[in-house]
Amino acid sequence: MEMIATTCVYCGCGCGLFIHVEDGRAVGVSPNPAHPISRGRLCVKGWLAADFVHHPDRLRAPLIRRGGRMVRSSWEEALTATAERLKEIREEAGPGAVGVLTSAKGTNEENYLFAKLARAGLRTNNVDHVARLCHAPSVAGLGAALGSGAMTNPIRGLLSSDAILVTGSNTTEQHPLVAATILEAQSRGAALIVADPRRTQIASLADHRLAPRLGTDVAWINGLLNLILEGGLADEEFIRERTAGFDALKDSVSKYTPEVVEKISGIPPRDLEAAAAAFGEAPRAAVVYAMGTTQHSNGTENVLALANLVLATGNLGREGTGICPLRGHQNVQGACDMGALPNVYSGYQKVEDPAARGRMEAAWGTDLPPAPGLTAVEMMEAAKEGRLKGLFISGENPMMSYPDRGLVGRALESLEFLAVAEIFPTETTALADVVLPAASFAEKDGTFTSTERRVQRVRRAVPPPGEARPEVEVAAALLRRLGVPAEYASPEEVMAEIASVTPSYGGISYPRLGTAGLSWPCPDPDHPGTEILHKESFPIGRARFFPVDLLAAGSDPEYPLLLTTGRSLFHFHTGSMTRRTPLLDRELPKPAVEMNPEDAAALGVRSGGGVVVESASGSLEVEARTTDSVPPGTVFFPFHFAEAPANLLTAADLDPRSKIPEFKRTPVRIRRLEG
Ligand SMILES: Nc1nc2c(c(=O)[nH]1)N[C@H]1C(S)=C(S)[C@@H](COP(=O)(O)OP(=O)(O)OC[C@H]3O[C@@H](n4cnc5c(=O)[nH]c(N)nc54)[C@H](O)[C@@H]3O)O[C@H]1N2
Ligand SMILES: Nc1nc2c(c(=O)[nH]1)N[C@H]1C(S)=C(S)[C@@H](COP(=O)(O)OP(=O)(O)OC[C@H]3O[C@@H](n4cnc5c(=O)[nH]c(N)nc54)[C@H](O)[C@@H]3O)O[C@H]1N2
Ligand code: SF4
Ligand SMILES: [Mo]
Repeated sequence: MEMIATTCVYCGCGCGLFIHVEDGRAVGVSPNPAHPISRGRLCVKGWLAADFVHHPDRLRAPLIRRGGRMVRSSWEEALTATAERLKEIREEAGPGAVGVLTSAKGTNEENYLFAKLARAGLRTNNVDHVARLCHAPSVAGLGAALGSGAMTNPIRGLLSSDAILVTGSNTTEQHPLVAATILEAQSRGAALIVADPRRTQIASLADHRLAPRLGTDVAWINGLLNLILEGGLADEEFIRERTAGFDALKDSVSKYTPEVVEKISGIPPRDLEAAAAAFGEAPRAAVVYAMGTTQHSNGTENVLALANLVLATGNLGREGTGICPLRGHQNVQGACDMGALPNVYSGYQKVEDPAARGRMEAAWGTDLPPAPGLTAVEMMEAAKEGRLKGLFISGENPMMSYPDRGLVGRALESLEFLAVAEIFPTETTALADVVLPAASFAEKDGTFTSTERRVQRVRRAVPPPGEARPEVEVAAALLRRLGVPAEYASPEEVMAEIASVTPSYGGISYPRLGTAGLSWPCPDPDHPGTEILHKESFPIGRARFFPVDLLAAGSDPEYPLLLTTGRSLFHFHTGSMTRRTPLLDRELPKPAVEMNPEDAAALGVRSGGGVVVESASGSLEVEARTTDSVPPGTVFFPFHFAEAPANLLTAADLDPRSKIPEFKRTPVRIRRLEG
């Protein structure tokens, strides 16, 4: 048996594991004891990460739509059809009529080449991916406040924190190895503050638990900061030496007295006061947050409120401090770093900056479009209206994961041409004109960048099934067909190109990555990498305070309950991989909407009985499950299940600054299903 060292394909923790190989088949997984994050541990998904690899449903050959049916084709035919159709559409309707969605499941090398395909091949900046639905507010908010949207401190650094505020993160289920580190810090004496409307496992373990009403975070974070300032717990030296705009901030948070905060968020004043003391008095405090913070139509304001908190308390640039947006997919950090975003090239170099554009034009040998392109959800709207006509998707399942499935279905059906590269048939490949079978993480070489900016190796353990191919080869073949030279002997050569055009990855090369990888910024080949950002200065010089407000939370009498959507430990997103992993699927085999027993009783609903959930966007039938982990008035439903797709209910209401949709607070009504 061989053991191939690689990186987990599921979440952003970035655990190191071995795939065990016998006779060309992946037969198991074990944790890598030498790995800096996982240190010999994995969560249940990590242990089972290779189980989907040989599933009989894997796509094995390219498919082309002929007379309404998908028929097997050669790679030559499928690639030529894809390149020709996208080129024709661009020539007829202009470069704004085509777009590319890349995959946070793909490698850095693949994301870089798909972004290059959009920009150099199709001459459009219409390129984006699911980071838009995830941490776009972190990129916008932390970018404006600190000059960088990434996690500032390493996961292990939390072990030296004296207080950790976890908000909008179901950490034990969604980032299990980060949660293990947080709980280890707590056992060493750190105060753990958790803010979540639901009583998650980590909330139940907190020293201070805050249970705000959905969508009211700006109010309680401002209130927390107000108490800290009033208590004389601000870091005046840090504010004076390293920040700008404090006076306006101080003024604006003074409105958020504990009584005002209670009225908006429902948090009792004594709970807020205890949390403010714990955070404010800690010599080293850190903030950890995820989708409960970002996935709101005011997501960027939530992030700015948290940035104000760490800046005013001087909790940046030192071990044990920091602001940590937990990135979700195992390579969503990398997909952003690679410029799979409509406004930046790799390394966040702005497409609008003539100097940056000039450098990329020289490197890629072609003219590039100067204006930012459409974001992910904007592409759906453009497709529905007929402005976007051709789309290439690598490894996303928007029919299940994007907001307002009704809109997405109409959008994808309106396209003149849709190509999808996938490892499994999905609700999205079902609408494609061309389906390209992709190699999975176990079948290709490359790198993933974890939530702590750690660039790590992914290694081929087994051959791809049938004719499936690594997408570095697919993207390069499409680039060549669009007239852009793209001869790469291996993903390693793609990384060499990435390093040459991306200052923060300038010193990254495969031989340097070893078992532990390297954290960016790593500007040159002798640089040891950077674990803590903003030690001496911010990329924008001084960090900036941005006052943000939330003085009322709306309600809708027609839809009196609030639905919040999210995830579970055992399934990953739209279930393509975990629902094909029998041991995981057995743990959570079917969908159920979680409601408080009080709400259930008032509606005459029993646990296990059927209900109809309706929102302004759509409705679905599903089983109810009663639990007091959700508060009265709130219901929770994961989006893993094709038989009851949660995004039938959500709307494409976007945060104006980051264009993230509201996934966490949808007004709904529920009635008992008769019979
Ligand atoms: N097992 C598993 N792990 C995963 C994933 C998966 O699908 N399955 N997905 C990965 C990805 S891409 C991501 S982005 C992460 C997501 O990781 P998380 O963000 O931790 O997961 P979610 O379930 O989306 O939501 C987090 C929490 O936010 C809370 N919340 C909702 N609204 C509010 C609010 O207004 N305020 C506050 N304070 N909290 C609120 C919810 O109750 C929920 O407990 O997980 C990653 N890890
Ligand atoms: N209601 C609601 N909706 C949400 C969210 C929410 O909290 N609530 N969260 C949002 C967030 S944070 C995210 S990140 C998105 C996730 O949305 P998606 O990324 O669209 O969801 P996944 O199911 O992870 O889809 C990834 C696909 O990639 C395929 N795949 C795996 N490996 C490879 C590979 O190597 N190559 C290729 N080509 N394909 C591969 C898998 O089979 C899978 O179908 O969902 C968003 N949608
Ligand atoms: S914590 Fe995340 S990266 Fe680690 S094994 Fe689990 S899913 Fe994989
Ligand atoms: Mo995500």
